[in-house]
Amino acid sequence: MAAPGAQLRFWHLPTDAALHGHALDSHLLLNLWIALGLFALANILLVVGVVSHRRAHRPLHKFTLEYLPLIAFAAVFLFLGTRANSLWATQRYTGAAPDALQVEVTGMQFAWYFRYPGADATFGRTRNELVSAAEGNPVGLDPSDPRGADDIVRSQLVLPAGREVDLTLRAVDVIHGFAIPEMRLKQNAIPGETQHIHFTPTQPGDYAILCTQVCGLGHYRMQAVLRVLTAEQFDQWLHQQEQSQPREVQR
Ligand SMILES: [Cu+2]
Repeated sequence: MAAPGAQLRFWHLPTDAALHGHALDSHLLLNLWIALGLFALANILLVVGVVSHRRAHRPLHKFTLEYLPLIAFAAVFLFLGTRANSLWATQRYTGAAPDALQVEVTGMQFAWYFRYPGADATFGRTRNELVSAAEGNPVGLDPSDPRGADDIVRSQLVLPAGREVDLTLRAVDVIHGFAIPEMRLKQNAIPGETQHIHFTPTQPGDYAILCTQVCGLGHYRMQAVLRVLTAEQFDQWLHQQEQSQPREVQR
């Protein structure tokens, strides 16, 4: 198995650019090694069975032949499933650090929008009936809520490297699948619900944000870009956004 932090490139996985990525990649690799071992074992047993059946006078006991492998497989699958679940729960169900950067992600047919809470660190209220990308309000910000006045809405997700990010996912029409392969993230955005997912990008660069649910005819073009900057670059970027028109969606 590769050393911690190393890229498992030989499996042709996308670049691992998130802090939790290595643990998930290692678990995937462990799954593959176990599957390979079981495949080899099954073939060896098959050959041994064929040969020994010809020679043996005493057939194998039912427990050895049926229940023992069943118990062993059940134990292996239980271990792999539990471990995978606990790895995923770390990003999904355990809360983000209190100082994590808050960003809201809104999925709609067929675009992603990203909202930063602005200087007051609080998101303003949104209403679905106000959603109108044509009128410059793609996430449906309610103008009667003063907390939303400084909210920054963009069609590109910009994040700093090395800082935890708490994403709040929502959808305004149908279920969309928020996925960034390099960040080892995939989570559905569901209308009427908010889903939290948190992670820490580690490598500056541009990464594709995809939709992994077939959400309509334009599904294929529902993409956005995640731009990971250094902490200094991000502070600069955020400052610039706060200075510009808050409601204007820049591409
Ligand atoms: Cu979609």
